[in-house]
Amino acid sequence: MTNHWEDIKNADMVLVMGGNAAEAHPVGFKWAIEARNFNKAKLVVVDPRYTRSAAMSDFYAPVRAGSDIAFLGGVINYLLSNNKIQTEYVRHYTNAPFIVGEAYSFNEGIFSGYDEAKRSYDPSSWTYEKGEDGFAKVDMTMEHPRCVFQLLKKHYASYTPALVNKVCGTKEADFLKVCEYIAATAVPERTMTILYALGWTQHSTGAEMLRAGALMQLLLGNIGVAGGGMNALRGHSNIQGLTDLGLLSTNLPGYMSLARDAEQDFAKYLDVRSTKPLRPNQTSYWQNYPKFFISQQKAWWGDKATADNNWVYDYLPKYDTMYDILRAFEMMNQGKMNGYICQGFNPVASFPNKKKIIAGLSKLKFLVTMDPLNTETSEFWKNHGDYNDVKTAEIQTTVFRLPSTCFAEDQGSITNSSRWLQWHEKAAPPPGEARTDIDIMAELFVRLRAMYRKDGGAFPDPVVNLNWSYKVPHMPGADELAKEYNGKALVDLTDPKDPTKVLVKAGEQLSSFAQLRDDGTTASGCWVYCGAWTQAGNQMARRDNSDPWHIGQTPGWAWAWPVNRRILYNGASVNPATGKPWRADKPLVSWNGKSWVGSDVPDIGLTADPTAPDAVRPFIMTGEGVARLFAPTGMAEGPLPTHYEPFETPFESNPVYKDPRAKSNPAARVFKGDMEAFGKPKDFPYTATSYRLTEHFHYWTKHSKLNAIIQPQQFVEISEALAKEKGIGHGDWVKVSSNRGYIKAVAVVTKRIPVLDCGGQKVHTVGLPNHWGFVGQTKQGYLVNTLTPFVGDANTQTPEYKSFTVNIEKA
Ligand SMILES: Nc1nc2c(c(=O)[nH]1)N[C@H]1C(S)=C(S)[C@@H](COP(=O)(O)OP(=O)(O)OC[C@H]3O[C@@H](n4cnc5c(=O)[nH]c(N)nc54)[C@H](O)[C@@H]3O)O[C@H]1N2
Ligand SMILES: Nc1nc2c(c(=O)[nH]1)N[C@H]1C(S)=C(S)[C@@H](COP(=O)(O)OP(=O)(O)OC[C@H]3O[C@@H](n4cnc5c(=O)[nH]c(N)nc54)[C@H](O)[C@@H]3O)O[C@H]1N2
Ligand SMILES: [Mo]
Repeated sequence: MTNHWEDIKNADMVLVMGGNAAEAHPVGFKWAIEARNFNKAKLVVVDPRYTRSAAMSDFYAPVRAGSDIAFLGGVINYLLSNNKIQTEYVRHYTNAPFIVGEAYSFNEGIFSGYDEAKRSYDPSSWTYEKGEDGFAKVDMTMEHPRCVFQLLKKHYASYTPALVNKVCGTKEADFLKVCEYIAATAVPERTMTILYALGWTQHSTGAEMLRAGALMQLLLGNIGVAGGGMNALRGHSNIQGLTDLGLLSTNLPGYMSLARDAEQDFAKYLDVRSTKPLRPNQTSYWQNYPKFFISQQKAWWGDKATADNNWVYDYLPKYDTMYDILRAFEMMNQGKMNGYICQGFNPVASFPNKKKIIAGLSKLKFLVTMDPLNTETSEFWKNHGDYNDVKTAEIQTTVFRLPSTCFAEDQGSITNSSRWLQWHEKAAPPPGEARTDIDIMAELFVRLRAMYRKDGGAFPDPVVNLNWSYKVPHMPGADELAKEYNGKALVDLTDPKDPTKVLVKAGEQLSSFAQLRDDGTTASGCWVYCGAWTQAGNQMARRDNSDPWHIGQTPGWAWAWPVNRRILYNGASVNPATGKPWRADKPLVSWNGKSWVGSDVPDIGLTADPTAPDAVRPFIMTGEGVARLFAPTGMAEGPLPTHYEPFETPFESNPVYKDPRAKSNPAARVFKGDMEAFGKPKDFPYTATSYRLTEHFHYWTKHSKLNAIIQPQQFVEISEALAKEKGIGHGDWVKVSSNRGYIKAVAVVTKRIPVLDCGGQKVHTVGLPNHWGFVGQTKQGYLVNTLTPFVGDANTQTPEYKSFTVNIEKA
């Protein structure tokens, strides 16, 4: 979230699109209700289904699964053509005035730089034109034909209400009504928040859907303000912590990145990541990358990391490609991966194309599961009849099951969607032989290190030299780990301006990442978490809920990264002409002529004058200093969100663009053989989407009798019209099939699934709640992921669970 849960109550308009907060985030959703009840906010829901969120809304509009970029592109076109934007915000806080180079082009769905054979882009033509001063050129009138503002207008001009109807199936009148609700927040006094989750991320164009939402919010001046923002409602309780700590194959903690194979040169590795400012005076905070990286190496390898050995840069692996989960299973299938450790992960249930997942696991030498429960994954080798028809005798995989604990049986911190690190205590001892995840990992490490010490091996150094100075090596405390990721001074840190003045004594905890240094004198395991456990103690355990500004900013509750900032980009909440808040009733920060004051920690220096020429702008992680409407780098499929069809679609072609290469995301990775595994509309004519129910949490609560009683078995939701067409009655057994397999389930015939009229083509949606399987207390059944396709978002590789095609018939 750019903002935080409680801040939702400040919104004048809540758009729930690409998520179903009432169902999947029922506790947090209370803030949307508070906005409605106490702030007279409007609540608008756009979803292929009439959801529990929709039931609470002022207005609901249906949309075809996978078509949100067309919808949002339509809103963007509406805002631009009706001048419903916050112009001064756009001018000063976004890259709208930046001029893009002449080589950039876009034609019928394909951007310049496309290589069809490699299914990828060379983004070099998407860059800004540079001036003689080396900075990007801007036209503050935003009239230059190649400035981002004009390119944006051109890009979305074809996204008319008629086109939205044709692509999304939303009636023009409904679409225009949503536009009006949204456009009402273009004034500085009104803000909109967007609450989204998987309805946007789980598509082959997921990351661009989010960008389209963010782009719309920026045009409206709704980013960096109270009651605004792009708010990703995260999934598992600590999934925000997972990404913060870099637990993805190509990441390091704090959103740093591992080196590629080609980056053997340490200086170059640092240089490329130390992004220089693209405009005068801008912060471009990644310029501090060496401080973060070297402090991390000191935390991990202590005295072994020295300037002479490039801070043991060579200890880190370099990557040739991203080893995301889809790739891991592809490699198992190809026999290129021998072992797999599943810690709190049940891929047989949760990953797409179950048949391929099982085939992959069956080729492993060993599989380790670390889980408090028995799962479909730990039992993949067992025949469960039609639900899992494997030939056990042919599977050679050895499965090790390590029983672990649940969060309540351990102490530690959980980072929520608001970026708050909240400390919790242990409430109960683990049952039976279960051990905490930390203990299991530590014990594995200690034993592996002993083996490396004894036997050597190809490259034992990173393992045997790892800094492991915990009191009990096979049982590190959560507090010890937390202090380590915060970081400490390794020598007395003195003031660079006055070397006699000691700022932090050797051995003391640091209080902010601003104290990190690139000379090996500081250690910090995760720079964005620096400040969580300071010399003053555990900041995550703070429980002061006072709200001095009466807008839900509670700076004394827990600790938010970065630097306890509650709302990101809050510097954009002021009018750049005056430095005073756009809206006086909900002030975040304000410029008093000399410094910043207010309810939040400003993004920019305390004394940086926002009204000065070339003022420092609050989007400090970009070289531009402002937000990117147009992304010159970073996106696989192009600088502007563009409608592509899901890989499985009821349409024969892209209804927006003529180039056949642009039917589906031209830069999405498709493994060999998988293109053929996508279904064709003639065989699988219906759009399917999968989702959650409040009554279950994924695949764990099916082990609990109470949950099993309230939602005992797999069902499938279809419209009354489709039921009639197919002769299916409420409560009948149906068979739902895709090109990868089938499931059988009970039909729920409901008015809550609308039939869409996409410019004359009728589109039916089949709704698949996703919580059951063949292990647990619920009725034994099939896994929904028997049906889903093995393709992901082009940037993140998040699977396309939310839009694929199926057939349905009475079983
Ligand atoms: N009770 C409960 N709560 C949970 C979970 C759980 O299992 N049970 N899981 C947690 C996890 S891990 C996560 S990630 C979150 C997920 O939270 P959500 O993303 O809110 O949950 P979903 O139900 O998967 O999907 C949300 C909605 O997206 C809609 N949708 C599908 N396709 C599209 C589309 O193309 N466009 C639009 N606009 N909408 C679409 C679906 O109809 C559905 O209503 O929930 C968390 N909360
Ligand atoms: N079709 C379809 N598929 C989906 C989705 C969808 O919307 N549609 N959503 C996707 C999403 S967003 C997600 S997050 C995934 C979830 O997929 P998974 O993470 O694979 O599934 P879960 O059942 O949430 O959790 C896996 C295991 O974690 C264990 N666990 C709980 N606490 C702990 C702990 O403290 N330590 C350890 N070691 N284990 C623990 C649980 O017992 C459980 O067996 O599913 C994805 N799959
Ligand atoms: Mo999730």
